[in-house]
Order: sequence, then C-alpha cells, then structure tokens
Amino acid sequence: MALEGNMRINGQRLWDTLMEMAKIGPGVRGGNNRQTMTDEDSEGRHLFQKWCEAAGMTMGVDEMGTMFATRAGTDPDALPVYVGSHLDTQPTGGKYDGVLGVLGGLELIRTLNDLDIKTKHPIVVTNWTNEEGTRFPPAMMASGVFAGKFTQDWAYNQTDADGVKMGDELERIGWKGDEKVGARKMHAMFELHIEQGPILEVENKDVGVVTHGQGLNWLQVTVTGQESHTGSTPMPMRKNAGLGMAKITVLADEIALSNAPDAVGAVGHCDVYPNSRNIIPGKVVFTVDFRSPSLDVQKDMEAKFREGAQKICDADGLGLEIEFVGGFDPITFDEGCVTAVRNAAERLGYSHMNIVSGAGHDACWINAVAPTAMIMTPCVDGLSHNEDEDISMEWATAGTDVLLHAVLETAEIVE
Ligand code: HGY
Ligand code: MN
Ligand code: MN
Repeated sequence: MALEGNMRINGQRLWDTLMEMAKIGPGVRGGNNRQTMTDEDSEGRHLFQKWCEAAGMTMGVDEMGTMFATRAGTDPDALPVYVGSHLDTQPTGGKYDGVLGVLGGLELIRTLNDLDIKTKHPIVVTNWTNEEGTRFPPAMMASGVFAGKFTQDWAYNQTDADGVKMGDELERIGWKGDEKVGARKMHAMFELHIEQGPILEVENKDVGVVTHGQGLNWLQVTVTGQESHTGSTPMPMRKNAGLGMAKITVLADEIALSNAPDAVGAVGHCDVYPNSRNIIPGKVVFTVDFRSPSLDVQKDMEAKFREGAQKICDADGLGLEIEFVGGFDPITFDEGCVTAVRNAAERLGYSHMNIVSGAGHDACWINAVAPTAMIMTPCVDGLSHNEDEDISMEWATAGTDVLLHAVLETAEIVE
C-alpha cells in the first residue's frame, strides 16, 4: 500500500482527546497547571497509558519515568520510529504545549489501526518526563539524561523551591520505571509541537518544517547586599540587592537587543529575601534565559553579561555569584528526517515553510543520539506559556497528518 494523500488522521478524535487531557490539572484561566511529578502529572500519565493500551500498544517506563508506548512492527529487529513530546505543563501553561505531540502520536496509532496499516519498523509514542524544567530545572531533563547530557543521579537530586528532590517525587507518584535510561536505540524520532511564536500564523502557513533549534543558556544569578530598614537607612548607605537585580535585568535585555533580531534574553524567575515590604532586600536569586541560533552570539551574550553584572555589583558594593544552570548549543536537525516532513506536507497539500525553533524541545537533545526532526503548527498570536495559548483543530489536524506521513515514509508500510 503506497502512501496516499488521502491517508489522514481523525481530527475530531484528536481534538476530543486533547480536550479530555486538558481536564487534568486545570489552570485558573482555561489552561493547565499539570507540573512535573505532581499528582496531576500522574493522573495524566495514567490516562495516557489507558488510551495507549486500548490502542493495542505495550507500555514501557524508564528510570526517569519517561513513558514509551510501542506498536509492533512486522520486523522485530528493526529499530523503532519514535514520536511524542511531553505531558507536563508550566504552572500557567496552555493545553497544547507538548500535549499535542504526545496525543498526536496516539492519534497516528489510532489511524494506523483504523486503516489496518502495518509497518516494518515498530512505532513508539513517548511522554518525556519533565520537559518544562520549571519545578525541577533544567528544561528537557529526562531527554537530556537519555541523551547522556546529564547524569541520572544529578537529575534525581535537583530540588524544587521547597527543597523537595525530583527523584523522591518520582518515587512518590509511582512512575519510576525499571528500564535503563538511554538503552533504547531509535531508527528516527519526530516531534510535533506548536510553534510557541507568531511566525507561522503571520506567514499564513499550515506547517513549520523545523530545520534548526536555537541554543539556550540558563544562568542563575545570586546578588547579595545587606538587609536593613527601608525607612531609616540613608540612601547612600544602602546595599540594595533588589536594585542590583533590577539593573542586571536591564543589562540582560540590552545584551539581547544588541544582537537583534535573532537573539533573545529575559529574567523569568526571581526570589527576593527576605521579601518584606519594609526591609531592603539582602539577597536576590534570579534566572536569566539567553537564546540565539548562533553559538558565537550565545557565548558572547554570556561573556558580556558576566562582565556587565560584575561591574554593576562592584559599583554598588554588592556580592555576585553566577551559576550555569543548564542549556544547549544551537542544533541542526537531520536532513533525511526534515525532508520526510517536507515531502509529507507537499503530498498532503499543506502550505509550509522552514523555521528555526525558538523554544527548546526534547527533540533538541534526542537529535544528538538519533536522526530527528520536528513539525510545528501555528498558534494564536504566537502565545504560549500562557493559559490563553490556543490553536485551531485544523492546525492540529494538519500537523498530525504531516506527522503520520513522515513516520510512514520512515517506518515503511508493509503491503
Ligand atoms: O524553555 C523551553 O524552551 C521549553 O519550553 N521548555
Ligand atoms: Mn513544550
Ligand atoms: Mn513549554
């Protein structure tokens, strides 16, 4: 059976499945708060496993809790083609970030069952643990361990704001599997994901053919001053760590803008101590997120930031510590897989364009150990990591149709 343009997924079933998952870990404004290693994360995992088993797949779980649902191929020795993304969300996340890639993979399997299509290579639908890295940094944690970028023990010992360890939470929610992380070998991997930016919608394209991913640096900054009374301490005597953070936040913005239009930078997290209305902050801990498609720019931004932050703190008599928390170099996806994605969009008649991923994804790490590519769908106003994140059923369907065809071209249909 050849790959035909009329082989398409069931868009309504995909949409209904997305809405069903969105009921787990609801946010406060219509999005989701299903953070990694929470009871809501576990509930979503159980629902995903139920759906996978109903579709005839067998579930494996590794020691980082990543879930691998397998549909057998006709050749048991053939390496599987992997799809998937992540079910964990930001604390004020949307319904589609990551989830579309996991449930789009499930829809692909449901469609193969409907069409009674067999493939030479097995197909595996994956839910990567802790892609967001917001509760337990860094982002793409489990896929990073899988690709050998972080050790498992280091990951287990990462703590959240309350000092709780990731490994302890993984045990508590009962999702620590027995498979050795990274033991699985892949024929290829495709990740479907919303763009999380405005380009595809502005360019009126159905599908993004992701050729590259920009690099990312997360730097944790600790500025120390002196706690003292906000009323009775004369201004010249103050060692205000909060003021230091404000100046360093502006510095990060200026460095990113000086590398426009591709580089970006922001402070997204900050903890002020003692965080009292009438005490000058004695310590502030915050994270700077720098990204660029160019490794040289990425390194230059970090160097300029370290130099500039030290100058600010020296001038204000403040202490400074900067710790590299996580990140990865810009990546180029596999030419063969990218071509399979482009062929799929052409065959299906979907408008498409090449695009560089602005966000980090599990595929960015898996690209280091297997031929990998990504498929992106537009999202409304380019908004993501916001409960108002929104996509259309048409966009979700087009992206998943392309995923179906790219995977079938790679997993080889058996007559
Ligand atoms: O930070 C990222 O780029 C991803 O959304 N975790
Ligand atoms: Mn994501
Ligand atoms: Mn995200």
